[in-house]
Amino acid sequence: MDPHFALDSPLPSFAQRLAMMDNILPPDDFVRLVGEVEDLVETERSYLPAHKKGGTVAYETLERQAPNLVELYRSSELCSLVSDVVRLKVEATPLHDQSSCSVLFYEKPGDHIGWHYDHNFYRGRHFTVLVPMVNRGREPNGLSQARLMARQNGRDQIIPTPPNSMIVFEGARVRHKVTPIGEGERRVIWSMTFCADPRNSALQGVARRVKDTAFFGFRALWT
Ligand SMILES: O=C(O)CCC(=O)C(=O)O
Ligand SMILES: [Fe+2]
Repeated sequence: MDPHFALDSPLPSFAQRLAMMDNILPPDDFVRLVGEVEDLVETERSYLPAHKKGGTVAYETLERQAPNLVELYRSSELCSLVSDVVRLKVEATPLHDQSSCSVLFYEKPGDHIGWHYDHNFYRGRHFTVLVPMVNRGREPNGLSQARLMARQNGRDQIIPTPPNSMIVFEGARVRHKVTPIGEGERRVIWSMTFCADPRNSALQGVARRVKDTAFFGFRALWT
């Protein structure tokens, strides 16, 4: 598969450290990637029947089971697109960082993530890129009631997350949360990180591993 990101509108502003774009992949490529993600979630579920409160599929699993997703994460094309959006040359973060490329799924009523920043364990500025793969529910527009919200300067903003959109933000500087999903709804998010300088100090490395354990081992953010 050789998907191509296509911006169907001018490059959005990044003045507020947050940007959203629609229809980021050609529909056929997007459908194929969603298929890859759905198979993966099925596999994870059968191995981990205790997955009750939402969950994450880590980078290592993705490498084995969703190769197209990982290839796209590491593609120069995505890297240039994100660099253009944030007006800074960025690169994919290292393989051993579980946050680099992961899939988050919200599928039980109440699955949510509380207010948080995405910690930056690197020297350079650090950006989170989300591509909603599935977002289905009972809202009038067909989406789930789970909402990505960002708080800046005391103001809360709802960030729409329809499938095949892309949200780029500086997660270490923009506080954000996801409100609980409703009964019978489903939301699956492909989450990635990029960094202007992905070197880190030994101390930052330790801090990162602690964070990975919290998020992926015990799912501390899923309260
Ligand atoms: O599910 C979302 O919309 C946000 C997930 C999130 O906070 C993250 O990936 O850092
Ligand atoms: Fe986050």
